[in-house]
Amino acid sequence: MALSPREVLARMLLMRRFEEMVITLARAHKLGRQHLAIGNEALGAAALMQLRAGDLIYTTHRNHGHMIARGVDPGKALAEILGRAGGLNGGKGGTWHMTDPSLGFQSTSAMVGGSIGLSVGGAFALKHKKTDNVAVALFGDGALDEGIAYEALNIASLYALPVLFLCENNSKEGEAQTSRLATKELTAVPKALKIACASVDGGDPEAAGKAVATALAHVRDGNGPYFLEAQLVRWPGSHQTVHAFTTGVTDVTAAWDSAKASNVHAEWQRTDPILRTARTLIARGTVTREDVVALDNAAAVTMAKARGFAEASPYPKPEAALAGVFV
Ligand SMILES: Cc1ncc(C[n+]2csc(CCOP(=O)(O)OP(=O)(O)O)c2C)c(N)n1
Ligand SMILES: [Mg+2]
Repeated sequence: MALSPREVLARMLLMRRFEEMVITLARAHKLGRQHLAIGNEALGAAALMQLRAGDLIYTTHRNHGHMIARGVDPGKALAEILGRAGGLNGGKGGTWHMTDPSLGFQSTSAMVGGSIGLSVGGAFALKHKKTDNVAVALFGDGALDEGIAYEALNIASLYALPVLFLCENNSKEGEAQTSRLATKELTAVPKALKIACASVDGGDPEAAGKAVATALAHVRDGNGPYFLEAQLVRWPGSHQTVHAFTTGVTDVTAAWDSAKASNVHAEWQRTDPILRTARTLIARGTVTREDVVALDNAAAVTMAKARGFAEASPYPKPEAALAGVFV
């Protein structure tokens, strides 16, 4: 089933306004390190919106976008980031370890490469249950210099496990990659292990959606794992320890209004997947400028409500520290 471009844009706007709310809250509540998914919205929405009940998702330190893309409650996610009892995990997971098993997020690992190992375990279980569900590993290019990536990819290939390896590559070709990988071609790794693979422009939700659909069909049909590299443009603020509105608060009207477009952030505004997608859909007549503004306003209202819920949620009681401790 093809995704509706308007719904994908709406989800991308939710993801963006969620992360901007995280910046606002992190400053107001003096929070520490966050890893934001600004710039990853097209791939995230196009991929996660195609998953089904029963699919298993393993994400990373940069998980917020994936969770919002899959439909996780933004109020509970913000409360989790604030360490509140009303958070997805009672405030114990925080920004790096948020999970929501009801939507397939069983375990989130901030250990670079951890999601790859976990996904192969999940895929092993799915194969034994003989379902057509899939496991999805989300990870950055940096994960490919971790030993666990090689063991896990190899096992997935040997046992033809139902797993989609979805790599968000935000290192530019020719630049030093986050990973210290001896090849600049990331797909050389899965190719060598006989895993089907492809690369796609991760800033284009339609191209990414089609590539993910092909990958998911391959995996669901029992053909073994698939490795998809999504090439992303890194948001200039992504390296900060404490985030700021490095490229300004997103103004969707900059997609068409040259007076709103900034000279300072011109390069970002050219590649920003939200503005890019808005421009494409408006040019094609799929949405109007007014539609884009209305979808964006709706996202802002959702996030204001989510903030209200999160800030009203109490901190966990001291006794809660021992709940969920097995040994
Ligand atoms: C095993 C391990 N080593 C180091 C770190 C510290 N660390 C956190 S994010 C990061 C970079 C990860 O790069 P990449 O996987 O490409 O993701 P990106 O942040 O670029 O989205 C590192 C080294 C970690 N979390 N886990
Ligand atoms: Mg990276």
